[in-house]
Amino acid sequence: MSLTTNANVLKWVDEMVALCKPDKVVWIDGSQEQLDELTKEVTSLPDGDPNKMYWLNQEKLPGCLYHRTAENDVARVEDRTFICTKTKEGAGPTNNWMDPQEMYAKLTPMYDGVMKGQTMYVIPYSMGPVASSISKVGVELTDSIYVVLNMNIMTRMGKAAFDKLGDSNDFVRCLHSKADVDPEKRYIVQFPEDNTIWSINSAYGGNVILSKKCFALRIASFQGKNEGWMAEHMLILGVQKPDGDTKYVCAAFPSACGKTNLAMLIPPEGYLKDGYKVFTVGDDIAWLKPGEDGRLYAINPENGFFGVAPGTNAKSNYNALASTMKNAIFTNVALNNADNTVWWEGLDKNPPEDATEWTGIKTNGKEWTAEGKKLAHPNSRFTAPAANCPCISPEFDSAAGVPISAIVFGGRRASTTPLVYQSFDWTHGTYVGSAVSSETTAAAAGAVGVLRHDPMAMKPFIGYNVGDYWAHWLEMGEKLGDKAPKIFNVNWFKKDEDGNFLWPGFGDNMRVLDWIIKRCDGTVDADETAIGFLPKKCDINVAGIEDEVTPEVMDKLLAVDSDLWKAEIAEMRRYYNDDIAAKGGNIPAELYAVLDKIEANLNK
Ligand code: GTP
Ligand code: SPV
Ligand code: MN
Repeated sequence: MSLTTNANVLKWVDEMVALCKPDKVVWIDGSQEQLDELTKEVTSLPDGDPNKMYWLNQEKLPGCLYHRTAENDVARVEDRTFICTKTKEGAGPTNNWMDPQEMYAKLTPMYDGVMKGQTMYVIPYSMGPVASSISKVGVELTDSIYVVLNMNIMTRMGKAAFDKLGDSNDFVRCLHSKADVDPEKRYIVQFPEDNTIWSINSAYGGNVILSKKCFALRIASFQGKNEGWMAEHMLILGVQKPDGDTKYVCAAFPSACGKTNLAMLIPPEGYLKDGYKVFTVGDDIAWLKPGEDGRLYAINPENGFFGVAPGTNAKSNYNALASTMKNAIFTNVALNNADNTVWWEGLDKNPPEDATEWTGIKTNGKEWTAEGKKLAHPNSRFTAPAANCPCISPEFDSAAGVPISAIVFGGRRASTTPLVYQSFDWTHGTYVGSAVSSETTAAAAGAVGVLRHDPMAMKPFIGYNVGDYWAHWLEMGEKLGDKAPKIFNVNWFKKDEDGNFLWPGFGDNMRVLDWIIKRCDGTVDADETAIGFLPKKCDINVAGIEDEVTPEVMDKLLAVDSDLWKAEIAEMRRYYNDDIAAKGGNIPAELYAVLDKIEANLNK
């Protein structure tokens, strides 16, 4: 039974059913009964079925499920991800492009009859609180119960989304089939001009939870440019100060570079004693729109966290771990067979003796077989309801969103980039965002630890031409005027000569947030340098970590090495010229002007 009378939805679903030819179509209403039924079905599949999900220990992890994906299907696949706009310039130099008609023609035969003998699930969902005017509706068609159960955690899923949509045609059409999970035929394709996403031959995370990177970033960034708002790869957090005032901050770091951790941080002892509190609004994606008062407001379009498991423990991120203790889904972590619970590198120092590796092989106390000798895949993930998070913001469901005081960029940089600096103004801040580069991680297929440009942490997610995207940033700044958030850059990953991190990170990042917020409040001074405003050494509070962060360490953390920065600027000029402008990216003149100015500053 269809859950809507929306003619646009019904027509499109009919067409996709005619194409995919499922035996059965099930409309997902979001009810617990239906979810229970699907869970029963997917956990009853025979062992060895690639679609099977497993119940975990229901006393220790109530409502929690476990799933393994194919070994060739464990991360986003950027080389198989396309932006199909009418012109190649529309997609720009940071995206793979193919003509939409050509791509439809290529993929249509692959979807033809792909769901024979299977069920198609029709998933209506709202990105953002149903009542928010910033929110948008999507509908995902999929042959995967794993996707349905993930979408239930990650979005506001069910009939309410259709009620929000009414008769409108403004919904994103998402089609997913796991097909044969054949990596050679895997395609993750966005058609921004058609509000359409087609994904095939994957069953993993960002490739199939189409609400997330495909819609909420690639399609939404394109919508935002046309409609006057922004979709960004940003966490959103609130810092409540002892006087009760809460300041909201957004931060964009590339995949697996610390967004979830920062969003849920527990402040150091001294801050807790003084009455500081941190609240999580979002850990991965922010939709930002000017409010009636002229300030920039943010909502988290998601309803849960699809977080990196390895490294998550009670000390590094207590709140994330607590979020996974009920009604969560674990993907590609290891199993502790002794009590049917989960384990990953960095959870604790005691890997279970009797474990199942993420690949499904039982160790039986023998040597592990998985590549890199890891029990859990480095990009293994938990899917956890936001409502489970002990520090979830009281504003999480706010229709208006939260007003943003600061935007923070960052990445993994072993050298050059100081712990924190503030841009001179919004235009310079946009330049700083365009200059984000970071060592690659396991979140995407390919080599790990290679420095690459990742502008605004959005390189894999900008749904149109990066030059136009930067121009849109500048336009937004102009519109916001003196109410625009201040823009900063941070680096938690600077290393000493021996390759050790100089900064303790995690909860101690509060000390940097503190400086950022004081800069927004205008209550702390800064040193003007060639690259931006840097903290005076005494203004980063190190009470309690003086042994680790000595004045000498702080000098290193805040150093602006002129030679390294001259090389950085030269590389940026090469990047702008060769990688962007020469390949069809129209770089705003204002950004070149910033480049010239910083270069001149360094040569002074
Ligand atoms: P996506 O979900 O892929 O977008 O990633 P994310 O940006 O949310 O990254 P996450 O917070 O999950 O962190 C990924 C990895 O970075 C984990 O292994 C953390 O241990 C590590 N990490 C996070 N914060 C810090 C920090 O402050 N210092 C150091 N050294 N490592 C950190
Ligand atoms: C990321 O890679 O930035 C993620 C995980 O947040 S995924 O949803 O797979 O994109
Ligand atoms: Mn992400």
